[in-house]
Amino acid sequence: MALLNILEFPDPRLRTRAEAVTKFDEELKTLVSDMFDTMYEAPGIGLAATQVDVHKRLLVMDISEHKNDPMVLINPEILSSEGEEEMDEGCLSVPGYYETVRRAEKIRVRAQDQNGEFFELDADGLKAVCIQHEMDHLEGKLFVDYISNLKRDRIRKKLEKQHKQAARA
Ligand code: GNR
Ligand code: NI
Repeated sequence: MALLNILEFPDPRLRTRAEAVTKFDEELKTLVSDMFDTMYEAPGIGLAATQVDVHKRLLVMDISEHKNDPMVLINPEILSSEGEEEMDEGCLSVPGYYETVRRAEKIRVRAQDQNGEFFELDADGLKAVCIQHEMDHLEGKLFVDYISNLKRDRIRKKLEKQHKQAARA
């Protein structure tokens, strides 16, 4: 069990575009395992490597009620999407804030598993939202980028203040 530190907005490292995973080795499996530990402990329903300052294209998720449906997507790509849906989103990198975001309702995704095998999956509802949210992280994008500058600035200032207080404590 190993917990990784989660970067928080407005940390500039969250703006990094992640690079493709090319080595499907033990180091990758350890990272995936540590990301699950970190996500479940937080707790969250998804975590992108970007959030733990590893700039590789992988994400972990578990949207199940009983936290018994772990999913790993490596080098994910959206093959097709349809419809639109709005959902209230939160983010472990923007703790304490929730805003409505509009995204595709249904997506078809191609990704690799921990052994490098390709697979495809269809997602809708929360699963589709979560995959799109995590894939944004891999592009250096955050859900607060979809809200007004005014709201985003307010959130940034409050988090900056919290970070300063935490550093002094
Ligand atoms: O735990 C999380 N919950 C969540 C709720 C609605 C939409 C997206 C998410 S993802 C978030 C965890 C996280 O920050 N992943 O990057
Ligand atoms: Ni997030």
